[in-house]
Amino acid sequence: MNSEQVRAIALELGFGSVGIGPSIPKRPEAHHAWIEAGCHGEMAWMESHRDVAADPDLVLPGAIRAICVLDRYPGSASEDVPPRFGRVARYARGQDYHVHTLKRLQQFAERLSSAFPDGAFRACVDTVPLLERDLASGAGVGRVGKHTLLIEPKRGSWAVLGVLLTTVPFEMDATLNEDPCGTCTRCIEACPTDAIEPWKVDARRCISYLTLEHRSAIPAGLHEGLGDWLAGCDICQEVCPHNQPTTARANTPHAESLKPGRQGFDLLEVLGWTEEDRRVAFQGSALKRVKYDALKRNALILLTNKVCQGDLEVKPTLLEHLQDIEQSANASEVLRETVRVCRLRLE
Ligand code: B12
Ligand code: SF4
Ligand code: SF4
Repeated sequence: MNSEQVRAIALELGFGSVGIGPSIPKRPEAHHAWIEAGCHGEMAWMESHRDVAADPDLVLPGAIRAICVLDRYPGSASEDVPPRFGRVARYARGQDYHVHTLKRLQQFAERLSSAFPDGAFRACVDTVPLLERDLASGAGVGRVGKHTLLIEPKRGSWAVLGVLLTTVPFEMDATLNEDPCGTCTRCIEACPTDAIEPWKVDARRCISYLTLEHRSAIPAGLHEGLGDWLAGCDICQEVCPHNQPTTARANTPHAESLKPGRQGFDLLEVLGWTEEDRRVAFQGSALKRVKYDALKRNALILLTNKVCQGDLEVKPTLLEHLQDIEQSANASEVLRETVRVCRLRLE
């Protein structure tokens, strides 16, 4: 079996693209510096597993190649949003890629294993702290933009990635000329929380991190920037010229599992949810990692944003929710602190 046959299997399994590159990342030092600067915020696993990022041998002894795949999902430059609505980032509108992309990657590994019984394979989709974008660019799948996302030629960045490490020395694909951005700075200017420097995103300021990963209260100065993003954020991708509508993108096939379900949720409904409602709504979705208090925290901030933007009709209901939390003996510190900041903003 040659590299062409490997590629054919990946496409047959439904991946949008595939490339083969070295298993060693090109820029481990950029990752190291990012962690040293504390940009990972509360994602402690990134710090404790940082050696793995630089050395995939720790994930699969003898790893020599990274077979990199991507699953595309639908994206757009803008969209209409109902009033009092909290948006979900597009990658999370379908089924959980940690489950579905990984499952197909494991099938890929099984197919290759039977052709190369002496080779070892390990499928990773966010399951191991590898530098997936770095490896995918090394495998010629795309190029990393200033917003740090991998951009596929002619297709853009609306895709999730997966990596199959292997000990089999497959022939490698050529990498692409590195810089897809030139003088463009659109994502840096559009980011509402100033999280982006060229090729560096400070997670502590990124709405995606704040709404999905950060468990504590969100710093007051970043509340307004969340806008209407309940979980995740797509702004840097919406504005990127590589994602603007073209015929190629209009005809781009998307991974079946990532076809969108819900664009987001009504914020007043979310504030009324029980833990069981949250569980049911997020079942099978990558959103299940957003815990109950974090979700309520996000919804309170977004509704406060709506009021500050002039939606005064919702203010009395929001104030009732704030009061309920203040008067509840069980309310967490995160919610109490969120209520405190929301009240100050509403005065
Ligand atoms: C932690 C993490 C986050 C954090 C931090 C993001 C970040 N930019 O680092 C937070 C929670 C903020 C986040 C947000 C999002 N994430 Co995320 N995230 C990850 C995760 C688990 C690790 C990334 C990491 O190691 N970051 C640390 C930094 C240092 O790594 P890096 O940015 O990859 O760094 C490299 C480049 O910057 C490059 N570099 C540095 N300098 C230079 C200079 C030049 C010239 C060049 C070319 C390159 C370059 O080299 C660095 C080291 O290799 C990966 C999965 C994985 N294991 O890789 C998913 C991953 C990156 N996320 C993904 C997605 C989809 C998102 C969101 C779009 C989700 C959303 N809509 O809300 C946003 C996008 C925000 C953004 N602009 O990055 C996808 C990206 C797909 C793609 N097309 O690139 C990944 C790969 C998950 C997956 N399996 O698909 N994410
Ligand atoms: S995802 Fe949103 S907050 Fe994060 S870097 Fe992109 S535009 Fe900024
Ligand atoms: S918006 Fe411009 S600077 Fe940002 S990633 Fe896209 S091309 Fe690069």
